[in-house]
Amino acid sequence: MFPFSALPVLLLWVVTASGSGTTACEDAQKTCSVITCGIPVTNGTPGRDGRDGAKGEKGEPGQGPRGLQGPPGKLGPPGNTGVPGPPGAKGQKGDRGDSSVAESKLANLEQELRTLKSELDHIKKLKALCAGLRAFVATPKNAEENKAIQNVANGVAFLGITDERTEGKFEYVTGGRLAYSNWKSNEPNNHGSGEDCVVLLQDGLWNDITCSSSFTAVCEFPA
Ligand code: FUC
Ligand code: CA
Repeated sequence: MFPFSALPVLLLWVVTASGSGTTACEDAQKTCSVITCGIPVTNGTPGRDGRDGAKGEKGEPGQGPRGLQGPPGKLGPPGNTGVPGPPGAKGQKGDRGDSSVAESKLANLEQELRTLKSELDHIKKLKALCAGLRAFVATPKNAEENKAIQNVANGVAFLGITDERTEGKFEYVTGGRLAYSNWKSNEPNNHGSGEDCVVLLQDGLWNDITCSSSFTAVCEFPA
């Protein structure tokens, strides 16, 4: 370091020192270089350390024994989304469209309506039959009346009882809930496409039956 950092100090010295030997130097300039002029000098104090040099190259691996394996590193970030899978298997055939389901439901309802209309027609005819006589279709209100009707009918006969308004809820055709009943076992069973009228069987027991059946009608006259 010394030869470079000492140079500015050395030159300064040369200039200020030249005052004492000006004449000698001026003369000398004609034949000599500047360096050869001036008086002898001693070395100055060393300058400050220079800046650090550039980083050296990486050294060779050491010769010592290999260390133990370190602990596993931290969990890495999630991977990219995979490619879409292949299409699934073909599904089963769906139900019929809404309109065809609605159409078949409508057809069923229309059929039911026709049956009910026909049944109601028969009940009305039955009522009209007795009404023509200023009477009502017989409705036994107790065992005694039931027996009396049984005797008059002398066979199967319609009673003035129906569940035409509400299925399973039998009532008098003239209105009102049943006060008495004498159903055969397992009756009423609304058999087949429906049974909304009631007949008194030969043994005095009752069976619900379709109103379109043809039987004797017993009329009872108000007292
Ligand atoms: C029974 C009765 C029905 C019908 C049928 C033939 O099922 O309940 O009303 O008479 O027999
Ligand atoms: Ca029945």
